Amino acid sequence: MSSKFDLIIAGGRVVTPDGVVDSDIGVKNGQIVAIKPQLSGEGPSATREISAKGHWVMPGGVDAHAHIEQMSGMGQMNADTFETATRSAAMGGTTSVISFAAQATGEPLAQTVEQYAKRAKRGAMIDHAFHLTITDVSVTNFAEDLGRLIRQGHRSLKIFTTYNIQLSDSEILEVMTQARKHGALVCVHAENDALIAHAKQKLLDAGKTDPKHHALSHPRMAEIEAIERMCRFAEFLDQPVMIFHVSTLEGAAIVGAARAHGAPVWAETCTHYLFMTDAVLDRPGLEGAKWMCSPPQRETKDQQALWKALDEGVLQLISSDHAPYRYDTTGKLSAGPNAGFHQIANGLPGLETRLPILFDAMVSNENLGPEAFAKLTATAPAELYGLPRKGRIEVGMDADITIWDPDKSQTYEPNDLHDNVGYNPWEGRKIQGWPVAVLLRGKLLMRNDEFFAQPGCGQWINRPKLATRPKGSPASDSWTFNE
Ligand code: DUC
Ligand code: ZN
Ligand code: ZN
Repeated sequence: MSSKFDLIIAGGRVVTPDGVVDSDIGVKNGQIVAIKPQLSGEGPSATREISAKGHWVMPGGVDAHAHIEQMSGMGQMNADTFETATRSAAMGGTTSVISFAAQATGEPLAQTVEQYAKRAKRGAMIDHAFHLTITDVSVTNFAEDLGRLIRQGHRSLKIFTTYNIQLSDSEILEVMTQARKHGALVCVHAENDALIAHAKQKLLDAGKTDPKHHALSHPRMAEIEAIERMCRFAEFLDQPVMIFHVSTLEGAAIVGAARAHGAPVWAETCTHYLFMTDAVLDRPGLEGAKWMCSPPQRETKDQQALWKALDEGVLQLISSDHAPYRYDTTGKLSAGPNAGFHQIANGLPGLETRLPILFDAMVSNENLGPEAFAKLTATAPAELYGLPRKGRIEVGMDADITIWDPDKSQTYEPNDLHDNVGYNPWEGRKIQGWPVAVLLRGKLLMRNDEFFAQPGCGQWINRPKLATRPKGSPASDSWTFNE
């Protein structure tokens, strides 16, 4: 007689969308089939049992913004393959990731997606989906390909307003119109390109080329202007938009105001904006390059505003924006030891550290608490991006589960991550609370820092529908003539 469950996770403190319960979890065929105390006492036992006594049982992390095996805006391949990035993610408690299928100039979109899907299929060890990054709308069959790909389950697009791969305002409006027609969320890297170019040129003319000057080259006004414009475009077309990596208090306030008057706008921030300021860039030589990202880290007042915005629901999720480059000639130092900030690849690794850093702050140090932690790092991203069966501990959902030991502490070391980056930007930080078991569809990926998965065991996540839908306002409908 076969067991009722393949696995029981016994005796943990379980964070569900309906609250925290002390309970067992029964898993069968990769899904959660029961959440009840004392399951192991019920009839034929499970094939396997994992004790979670004294531990938090949380949904596996959903990281909705990570760059994996991808070319940067400056034409540089990042350091991680799907294998190394997803190994790193899993070691830090993340079980689903949305990375990018980034269109090269002139490349038909179908070809872009095919290439990235092939890479992910070969290496990914957690479940995954793609944002389609659109950089060239002039390719043949653009609208047809885009519509078909969206309907095939790629329900989010990514566009830039800067970075040498930006679309013009009219192209952005056209992409948003297509997204509305076929049902996709449009994610935006929102910084004003002209303001960045202006600031950058002034800095270069003055010989200010250090990593710390990178922060000045991305003035906060660049973010403010572009977020405001994208919120207005979203409102005008009634097209759902996700503002990526909000870094400023003004940016968060603009999103809040847009949402308050009904614009279909959602927004994320990232771990490094919550815990770092631009002081991280100010180090001897080029060392600060390890922390360079766009938008840059800001000020303490911004961190406070971002936490408040998360607490109030103005920002709905926290992503890593994992963008891995080694601190050597293959990455950050590819333009040599005297490179200016404008020649250094942007981005820092974050897939593995996002959850432990947030667990330490939110659960161990009681800032917003365990339910907010689960919501901001798993439930909300799964919901907003339409990942079915992900992000929550509930009967019928995939058994993607991370078990946290609140008593285990660890201090990050210079090179202790499982990606291919070679440095840890959080070196020296003490973390209270640590992931001790990570399950993907009921299978152990990691237990007590030992990794078990095989390349290719992660699955692509089809996204047939989104929670982030147009509101259907008649005024906006009149702009979509061919629906
Ligand atoms: N900024 C991004 O927008 N993406 C990747 C890296 C970075 O710093
Ligand atoms: Zn970006
Ligand atoms: Zn990014």
